[in-house]
Amino acid sequence: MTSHSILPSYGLQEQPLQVEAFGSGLINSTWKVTTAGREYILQKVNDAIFTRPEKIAHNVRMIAGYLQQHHPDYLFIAPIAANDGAEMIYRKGEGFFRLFPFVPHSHSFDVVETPGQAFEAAAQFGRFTRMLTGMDTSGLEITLPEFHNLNLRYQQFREAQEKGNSQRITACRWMIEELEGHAGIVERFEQIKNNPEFKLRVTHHDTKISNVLFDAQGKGICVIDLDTAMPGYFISDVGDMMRTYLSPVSEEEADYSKIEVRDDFYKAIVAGYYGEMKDELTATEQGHFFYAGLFMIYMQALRFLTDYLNNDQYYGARYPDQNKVRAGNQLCLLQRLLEKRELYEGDAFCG
Ligand code: GN1
Ligand code: MG
Repeated sequence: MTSHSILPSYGLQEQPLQVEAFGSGLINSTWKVTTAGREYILQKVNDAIFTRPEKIAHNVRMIAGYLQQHHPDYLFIAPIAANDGAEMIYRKGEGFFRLFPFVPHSHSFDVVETPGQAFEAAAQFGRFTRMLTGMDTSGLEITLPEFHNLNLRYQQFREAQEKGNSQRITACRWMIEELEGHAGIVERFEQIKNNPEFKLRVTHHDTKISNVLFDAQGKGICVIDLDTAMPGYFISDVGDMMRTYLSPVSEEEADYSKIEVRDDFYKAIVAGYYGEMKDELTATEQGHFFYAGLFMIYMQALRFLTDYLNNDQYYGARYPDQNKVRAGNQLCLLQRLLEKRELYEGDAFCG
């Protein structure tokens, strides 16, 4: 097993040594490694997607340095150097490996269970960006170019309709049309990119709940997984929290009747993030919390459907129509959120 064979490169060979799969990401693989005395997190970075992992290492080093200097109390989990001093180990045909210390008594969740957890997570992502507002972001590498460029995702969706699997295109005609009907979300993003009221800040870009560490009392400790930390807009982070915390069921749920938008979770995300970022966000940005949810949910629906039309090249599929099911799920979530527009309209955070 590849995850085992890398461990001696970190000097880890004492027995007993236990390696178990950890978390549920679609792109990278993660394991928890337990030795007699210590625990670690081992991660394999997918080098088909992160083609320049050294850029991740550069960003992590830069962010770590800044935090150490300006916010030394923040718990930053830096990768453990291998025997030869490297932060990442490359194994041809497999990918890049990294090892992190496991923070004692910490835990993470795969699913948000309470508004309190949503609040804590949103506060942690907001805090992360806030602490780095003084950093010169021009030194950061772009680890995934155009990652959250909605316009590009829309173009890729259009392209897949021309070059993709024709049977799938025909079968998904209704979903394609529904998604095209929401293209106003893309136009709005184009305006945002041209609006100086929207600031580029250090943004995490992957704010699912499993990327937050909690302590034994259920308080957020810090955020993890900085692979996609790079300059971006706050709507990426707030939006992905809405996408993944609002509904009681995940993007994998095939029974769409279970998808709903929970008001108390919406409020918790806004309150948690705003509490940390209120002095940083411009008034225009503050009016775009609701849009943030639309933006990320719509982008993910496009990405899943694009991938389905392209024969699951990016996300893969454990059963034949998985990406179609995921796309339909996200489209349904988008509709559930849009139904809340009037309800949330009264608050200042509904753009
Ligand atoms: C991927 O691998 P994971 O689950 O952290 C994807 C995200 C998507 C997510 C959907 C690099 O993230 O953008 O939102 O799947 N990451 C990349 O589950 O494409
Ligand atoms: Mg990730």
